[in-house]
Amino acid sequence: MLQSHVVTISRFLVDQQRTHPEATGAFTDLLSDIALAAKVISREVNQAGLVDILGSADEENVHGEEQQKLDVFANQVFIRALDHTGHLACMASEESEEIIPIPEKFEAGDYVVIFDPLDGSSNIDVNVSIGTIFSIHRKRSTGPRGVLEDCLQAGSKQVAAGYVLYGSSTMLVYTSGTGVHGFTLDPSIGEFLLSHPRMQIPDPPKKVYSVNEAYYTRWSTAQQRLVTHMKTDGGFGSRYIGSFVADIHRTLLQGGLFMYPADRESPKGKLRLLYEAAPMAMIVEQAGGRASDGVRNLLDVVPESLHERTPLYMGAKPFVDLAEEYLARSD
Ligand code: AHM
Ligand code: MG
Repeated sequence: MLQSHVVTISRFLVDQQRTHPEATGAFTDLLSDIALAAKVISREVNQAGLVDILGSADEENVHGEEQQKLDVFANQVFIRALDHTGHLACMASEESEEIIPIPEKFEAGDYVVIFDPLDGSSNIDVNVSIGTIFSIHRKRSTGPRGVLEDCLQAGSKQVAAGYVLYGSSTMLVYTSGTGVHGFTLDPSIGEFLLSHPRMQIPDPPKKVYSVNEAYYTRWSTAQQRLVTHMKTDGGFGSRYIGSFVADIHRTLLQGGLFMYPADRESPKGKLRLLYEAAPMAMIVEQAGGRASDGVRNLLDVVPESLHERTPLYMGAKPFVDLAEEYLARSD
């Protein structure tokens, strides 16, 4: 039986909107459309394993193609859910080289959505959780439609950010600058229900570091010393899923330090500033944590290009501070 205190995401968004009398409803609409896209992607991700069984006999071929298709599918779902709403000036996606303009046949609006439609998609094959990440900015340029500079804004200018985790259940977690709120999809009624109001990284946080340690020999001496310290005198444990959304979700719920450092072969690390680092940095900060590129606060970094990468350290404050201290030592 439905309990009286159940709060759907739509209800939650409308309640939030009421606390901003000046709001036009555009932002509420935008998040509702993102939640709809998330449900469609969730349905496909859950069926991804089955498609191979029911699909063609050429398993190897179909396998590769299906995985590729799911990335492209998720990208299209996002674009189609948002392009006609009249709320967006333009979009940018990890899957697209250039910014995605709003087709002339649709009205343009004041917001910019930047997204990674399916992060960690190489994990689909092995049934490991994957995710969608999104970031919302306000348009800065003065022309009628969005341009590149509208996307190249520092993370501190985001008006909202969130992710969807396709895990043992599907969750949508977002912030619009007043705390972090998590919703779990109840597939039987097709609704995201408020399950994690006001998420905060626990204090004291769990002492866990999360990094791909196979790259140890490529790291700087400072990075090597940091990890060696954490697992010896520091008393840290280690967890690494290798799927960014899932690793950050665990870090939010339990505490810890997630790292994707620069290394000899990837001088700026692997993860992208606009699609992955900045939105997660806003969420982590709103949950009481910190996010750094090793030197600077990640939210202060102004992107120079759409697909630029950044080293990143995020999670519980004292652990990010510790990482910065180690990285600042030159001896
Ligand atoms: P993708 O954008 O190509 O999907 O790659 C991003 C993923 C992240 O989810 C994860 O944190 C990282 O790659 C793992 O990289 P690695 O295998 O080098 O540890
Ligand atoms: Mg990605």
